[in-house]
Amino acid sequence: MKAFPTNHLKLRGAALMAILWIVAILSIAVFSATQFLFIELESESNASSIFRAEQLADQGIALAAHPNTKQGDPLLTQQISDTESFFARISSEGERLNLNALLENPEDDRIVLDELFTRWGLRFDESQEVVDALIDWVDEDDEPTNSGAEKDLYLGLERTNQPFNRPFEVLEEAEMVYGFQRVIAANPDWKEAFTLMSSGALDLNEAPAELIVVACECGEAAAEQLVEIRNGFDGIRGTLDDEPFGDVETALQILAVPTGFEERISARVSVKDEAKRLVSVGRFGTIAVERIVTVQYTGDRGEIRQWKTRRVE
Ligand SMILES: [Ca+2]
Ligand SMILES: [Ca+2]
Repeated sequence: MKAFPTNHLKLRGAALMAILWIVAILSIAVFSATQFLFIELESESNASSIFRAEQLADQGIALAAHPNTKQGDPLLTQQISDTESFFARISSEGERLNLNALLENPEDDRIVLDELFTRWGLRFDESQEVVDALIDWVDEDDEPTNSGAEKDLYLGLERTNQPFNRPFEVLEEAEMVYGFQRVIAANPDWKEAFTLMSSGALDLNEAPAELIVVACECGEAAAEQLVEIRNGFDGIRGTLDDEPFGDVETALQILAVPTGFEERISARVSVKDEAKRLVSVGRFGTIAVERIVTVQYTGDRGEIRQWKTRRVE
């Protein structure tokens, strides 16, 4: 019997190995392609779920934006099916401190910021330094306020064209102000306390007790009492049983603002803000999307000032 030459055997063996390799590589490729397909299908269904959740959130916004819809109206909460729902609420931009308004008359109003940052954990002198720098960021001159920060200081940090010497256009801009990192470190959610879109005054019918304390230079117990009265029997703000104050004077009496202080303090507060903040969460299955829309009303006419969307739990 004629034996196969060894070389021939070797060649066949090599060819077999090569085929096995190709099969292995192909199966990996097929496997990966299938995986890609799955991921793509999954993200596509995810995108359509997000889209549906956004549509639901918008239904809430549309209802909340109507000038006749009242806070806490049952229409604002709707379960449409087992998997679809929205929950909307109406509040005002005046529930927050207006950073630009407080820096407009620093002599009268800086105390509000000095106190707020101190409450968040800064030493009073640190707090004052940051507020000095905030004042300098928006005032037109190049003269530092006390231990503030003007052009020369920023130039020393190789930051040209700063400060901007004009009011803040977006809240994030405050993070560029010299020393403001201290505030961020003390309260990473600092932006929740501020707005740039209110009428300027803090709305006593909407604001949390902490902001009332600093804006009205009053005690904590008095501010909490005011919140309790205004929120009504259920203790929740923005529901139908709320008892909003009709005028600033009545509210300031409850806060026991000392005589002589009323004029200065009443300039900082209001009982109504025409800039409404509408918040609506749309849910589709496990996906939830929140729309936050600021509408400036002039009579019945509303103009959208800001439109934000974010995923929530
Ligand atoms: Ca300046
Ligand atoms: Ca200055």
